[in-house]
Amino acid sequence: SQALAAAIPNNPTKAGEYGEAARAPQPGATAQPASNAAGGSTSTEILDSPKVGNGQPAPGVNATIGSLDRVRADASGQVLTTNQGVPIADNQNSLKVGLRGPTAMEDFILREKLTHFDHERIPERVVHARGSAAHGYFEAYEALTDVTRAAPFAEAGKRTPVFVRFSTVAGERGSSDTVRDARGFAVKFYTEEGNWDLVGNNIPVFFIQDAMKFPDLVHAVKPEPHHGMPQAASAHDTFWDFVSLMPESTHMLLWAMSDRGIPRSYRTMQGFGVHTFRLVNAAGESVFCKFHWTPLAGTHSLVWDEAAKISGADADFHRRDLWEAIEGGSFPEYELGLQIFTETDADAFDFDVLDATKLVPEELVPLRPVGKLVLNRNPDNFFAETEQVAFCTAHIVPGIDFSNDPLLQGRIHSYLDTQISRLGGANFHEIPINSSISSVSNNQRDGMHRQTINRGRVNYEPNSLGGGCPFQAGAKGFTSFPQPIAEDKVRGKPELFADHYSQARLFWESQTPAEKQHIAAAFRFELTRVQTVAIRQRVVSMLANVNPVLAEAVAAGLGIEVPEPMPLASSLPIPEYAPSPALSLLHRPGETGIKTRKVAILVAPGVDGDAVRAIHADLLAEGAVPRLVGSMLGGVAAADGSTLDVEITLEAGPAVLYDAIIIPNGEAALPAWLRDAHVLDFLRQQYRHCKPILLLGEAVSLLAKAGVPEALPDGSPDPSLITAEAGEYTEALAAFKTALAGHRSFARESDPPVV
Ligand code: HDD
Repeated sequence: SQALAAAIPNNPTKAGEYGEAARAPQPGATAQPASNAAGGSTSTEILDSPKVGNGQPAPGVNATIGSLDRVRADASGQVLTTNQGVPIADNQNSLKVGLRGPTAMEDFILREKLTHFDHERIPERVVHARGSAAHGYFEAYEALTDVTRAAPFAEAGKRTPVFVRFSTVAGERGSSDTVRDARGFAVKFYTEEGNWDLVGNNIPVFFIQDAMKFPDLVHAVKPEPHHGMPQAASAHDTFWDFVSLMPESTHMLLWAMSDRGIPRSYRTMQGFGVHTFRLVNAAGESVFCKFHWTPLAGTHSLVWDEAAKISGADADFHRRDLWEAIEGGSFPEYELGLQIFTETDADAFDFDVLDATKLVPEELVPLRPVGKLVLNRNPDNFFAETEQVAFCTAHIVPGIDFSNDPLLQGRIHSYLDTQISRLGGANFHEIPINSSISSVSNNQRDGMHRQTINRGRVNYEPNSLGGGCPFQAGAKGFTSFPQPIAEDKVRGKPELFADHYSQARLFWESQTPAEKQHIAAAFRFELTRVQTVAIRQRVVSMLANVNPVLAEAVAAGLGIEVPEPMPLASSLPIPEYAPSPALSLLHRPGETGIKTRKVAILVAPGVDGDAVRAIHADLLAEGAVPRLVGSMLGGVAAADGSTLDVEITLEAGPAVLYDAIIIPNGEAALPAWLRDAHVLDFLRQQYRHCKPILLLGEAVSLLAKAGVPEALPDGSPDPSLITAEAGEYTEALAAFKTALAGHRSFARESDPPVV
């Protein structure tokens, strides 16, 4: 603003870079605000900092964004400049000696531009390279001060800003979203006592028990080193070779081969902290804790054939889904549930809570709902925020502590370490998305890209010249839980870690028949891609320890006999579990009904315009996302003479991108549809992927042409395949919406598929 610019004599053009006038420098002051954004300022400066708050944005306001305002830039109305702020007159032509002559070495504008461009890329994450993120907040339902002094749980209704990044694990940065893989679910809480990162996955267990094996696991799953294939896929020899020699991976393999490995959306998957953590209260008392995020939209997945086709139709399927939901105001929400248990409880369990290949069944320790996560704002800049965010399991705050889980212990080192090469040095905490909203004061200094201008001559402690500052926080500061340990220093594992199959069996037995079938089919697919017969056999011999039906189904798919079960590593009694319904995806249909579900409404010349408009409006009113899909873009003349605008074509928006399809009545439209393979494929795929279908009037005749059966394989009526007379669709539309809210009808499936 001009008034603001006039008020700042020393650097008027800088004002344009500040998000809010209030945060711009005051007249006569230095243009750089006294922010602690980059860390290391003194305590008096901190009081002036725009980043200081009680961690509680006003309702509807996202404090994470507020803290980033200092660095958010907007070029509207600004002149083009070099990085030194020199206005650029000509951004089209390099400086040449004569119009047809060589470029002059002195062209600092060209050289700066090319140099910056040449260095635009940073190394991608060694795992979880492909991800998408959003800002939001965590709101506590109640004070949890009985068990933890951690700031986000201090009082009911308290909001803590968060930044959450979801990711695939194995694929490179540009790989597809819908590959079979675990998904990362990493949450950075910006608390007033520092940043707490809960770096979890959508699967509550892990492949390995000890961080010592992590590089081996990742080498095995990444593209094979001699030819760099396959991308973002575990379906190859080196992965299955490794895991089949590591029977501790069996439990996680079952999860990864289940539909959890192909979520419908980041909004419809759970998240888990995986390890046992500690909570510590103000009195220094500690309990163990497992963290669970549960999406309010329910847990929903893709089916494999669909996931594979989406990779071609829209490789950004999950990124787009998250972005569009937030832009559209349907903020993804997840409830945080804690499983809290004491060390004495843990000693009585028949598994070891330090073993990351084991979960704590909810029947044993129920979930205590403690708050919700709301993602309400997309990042402004993918690189600055999503790419540069650095999650570290070492980032914990007073009230949270580690357990001795040997996988977690290794992670505490690895994350901080990896950021140093990925983000170019030890000052990555100064990158705005990583910087704490609480004050940062210490005697760490210098290093590559240091932003903070630490004042004064004192950079050591103890000191008298700086009045002893910054001083130790004492009891207010982070104190490690003083767990008594008196043991020999050894390399080894506790005996209970050697039970590799009981919980894999628990998982299998907790699945519905359709989910079991999907798991067996996924093993079959992956192992079919494996070329070494001995590896296939070894995997089946592991599965023989889980369940004979599973081993038999996979072996039959591979054309082999079920081999002898792999010898057990444990001689302890085998724990037995009752099935746990919570482990089935179908256990959580969700509370959001048809909101954000994408529905294709087919249109063609001669279609029933009234029905299309009415159904479109009805779905929209309930928060669904209806789209008019046609053969070509442009207007379509409906039977009543009105014009309907095609939003996307069958070619650009194929079936796999929609949750359901509606084909309205249209006597005149029908001949074109019957001739159009796009339409018939659309219908077939919607059927095959178990999605709701609503056909009105003559459209029903498309079923026979597409080869889609009207009844389920057992002859009973298909509740997700709904037909109605033209003009009398009210009941049918209601049934369609019920089916849409229910997501899929697996009763349609057969192996091989009939359509
Ligand atoms: Fe990890 C990234 C989750 C085991 C080492 N991990 C990373 C991310 C997530 C997880 C979500 C992406 C964070 C982001 O979005 O930037 N990792 C897990 C979970 C594990 C796990 C849930 C098991 C319970 N990880 C694990 C082990 C090690 C690592 C055992 C090493 C000893 N993980 C890393 C890493 C990464 C990483 C190499 C790569 C990029 C990064 O850290 O920032 O340090």
